[in-house]
Amino acid sequence: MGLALSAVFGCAREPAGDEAGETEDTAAGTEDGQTSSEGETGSGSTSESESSSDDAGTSSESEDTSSDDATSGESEGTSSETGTETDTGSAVGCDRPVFVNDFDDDTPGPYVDLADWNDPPWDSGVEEGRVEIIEGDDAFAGRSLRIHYPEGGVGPSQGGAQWRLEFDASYTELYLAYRIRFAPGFDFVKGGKIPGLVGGTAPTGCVEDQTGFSARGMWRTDGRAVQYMYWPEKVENCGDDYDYMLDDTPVTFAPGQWHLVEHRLRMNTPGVADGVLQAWMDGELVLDEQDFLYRTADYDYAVDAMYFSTFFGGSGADWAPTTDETVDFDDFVVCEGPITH
Ligand SMILES: [Ca+2]
Ligand SMILES: [Ca+2]
Repeated sequence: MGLALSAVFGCAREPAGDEAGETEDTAAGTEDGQTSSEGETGSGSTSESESSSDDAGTSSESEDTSSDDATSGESEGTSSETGTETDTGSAVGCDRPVFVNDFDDDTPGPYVDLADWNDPPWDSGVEEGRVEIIEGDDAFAGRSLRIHYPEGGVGPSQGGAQWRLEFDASYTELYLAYRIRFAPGFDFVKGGKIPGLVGGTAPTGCVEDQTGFSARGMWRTDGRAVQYMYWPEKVENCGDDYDYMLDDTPVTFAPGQWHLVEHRLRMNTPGVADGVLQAWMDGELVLDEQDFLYRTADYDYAVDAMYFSTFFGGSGADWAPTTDETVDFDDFVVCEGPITH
């Protein structure tokens, strides 16, 4: 539905205005280690549940006060994506795009074009060589993004990658879609993070924080797909799982196969549980919550950013990849309307 992506690239990049106001994340290298230990030992109450101790990523550090990272130059630098027309065979489209990235203008090899993501103030994984552009048969179309997770590497400091895409405004309702393919033979172990939308203080990392939300995805054991939520009334210290289900059956990622995921968040009336949290996998509705509470009565934050966040963990060696693994991504679309359905 909607327009082909190639038709919307022209307005996809605008300088971020940084009105979001949430705490700025610091160097990603600090995101994992310290909070992973908190995740293991700080949750205390629910020691038997892996989901209670699994979040190694955090955005709670806020000493980086250089809030206006949105330099004007970087967005112009990405204008070459305008006119890219290699998104063939896709079922994605967007009438009101906020952001798109199909990687087709990128050079195969180590990824260098983080500026495409509104020039994030920090990242992890790029300089470490864990982010790569691939092409040819490996790519979905044109070129795609490949993330590396070295054997034994838990959390975003040891594997995967993280950065934040700050939007140029705060959105009451927003959709996010992307393609994802786990490598053939991928061993999911206990789980890992995949990107999602965030707002307010964007809590992660097993924190108690009633002034924001984060809505990443996760893979769990055997590739089970879930929405992984931090929200003001979360039950688990380290975030709540909302299982993707289709016909009463858990939805899973199949290694070696491209999947198309889409998230929809619509903010609740502050203090009223009337928010929407939905997800689609390969065009099928797999999560449909109509009474979600993203914000309490005293707050009016909304959807401020996308958190590109992917790593094994959790924390602890039992989350570690059993061999060198990769996950491929393509066709990121953030839109004010539906994208894949
Ligand atoms: Ca592509
Ligand atoms: Ca690019």
